[in-house]
Amino acid sequence: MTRQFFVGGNFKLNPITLDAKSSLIDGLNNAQLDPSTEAVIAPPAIYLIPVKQTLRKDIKVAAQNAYFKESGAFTGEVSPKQLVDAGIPYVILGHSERRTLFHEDSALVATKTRAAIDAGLSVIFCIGETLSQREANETDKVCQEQLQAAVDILKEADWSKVVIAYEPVWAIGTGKVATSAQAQEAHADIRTFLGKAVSPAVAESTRIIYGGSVTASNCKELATQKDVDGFLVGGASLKPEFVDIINARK
Ligand code: G2H
Repeated sequence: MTRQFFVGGNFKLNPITLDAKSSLIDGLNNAQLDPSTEAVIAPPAIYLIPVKQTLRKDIKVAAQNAYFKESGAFTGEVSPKQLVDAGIPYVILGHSERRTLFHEDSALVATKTRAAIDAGLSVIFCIGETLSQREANETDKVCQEQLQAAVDILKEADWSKVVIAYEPVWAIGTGKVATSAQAQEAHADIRTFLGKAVSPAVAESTRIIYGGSVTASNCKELATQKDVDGFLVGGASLKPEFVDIINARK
C-alpha cells in the first residue's frame, strides 16, 4: 500500500506578532505545492482560527497540544472538542518539549490521544529518545515504551487517525539531523513493533514521519527512505524553505 507523504510545520511558540504570521501564511498561499503531499501547519493556539480562515484549503491546521477533558475548571487548557468545533482536524501530542518541559508522561500522552480521537481529531503522536538513551542503545526500548501506552488505550481502527512522528531529542532544534540510515532504521523498528503490538495492517498503513532539524537541504535524501513517510518540521517551517520540504518527493 502507498502511504500519503505527510509534512507538518510545527511553529512552536513562534511567531510573536500577527504581522509575521501573515507573511508566513502568504508565502504558503502563493507557493506551488506537491498535491500528493498532505501538508499541515501548527501555529500557536491563539492563531489557530485566523490561520484557518486565511490559509489555502489544501493545507490543514493542527493544534500543538490539547487536554483530555471536554470542559471544566482546567485553567489554560484547550479541549479536543473545542478544536473540532473550530474546524481544526489535527493535534500534535507528546512532543518532547511537552514531555520534558511540561512533565507529560506516556500515560498522559496516551490519555490525551484517546480523548482527541474520541472527539474526532487526528493525532501527530511524537516519540523519540534522548542522546544518552541512544548512546546506551535504548532507542527501541524508549520508542516502544512511548508507543505502548497508546497501544494499550487505542483500538485497531483508531490507528488510521494517528501519524507517528519519530523525533530523536538530540536532533530537535540542534541542527544535528539524523542520517537517513539512522532515521530509516528507527522507522523500520517502529513499524515492526506496530506489526507485533497492533497488527500487520496497521504497521503497513500508519505513517511514520521524521522530525529533528529537517531542512530543505537534508529532506530529499531522508525522503528516499522507504519507511520515512514525511516530516515534522520546526525551525525550517518558519522559513520559505518549508515549501521545498513539502515538495521533497516532487
Ligand atoms: C522537532 C522539530 C519540529 P526542529 O521538534 O517538531 O523541530 O525542526 O526545529 O528540530
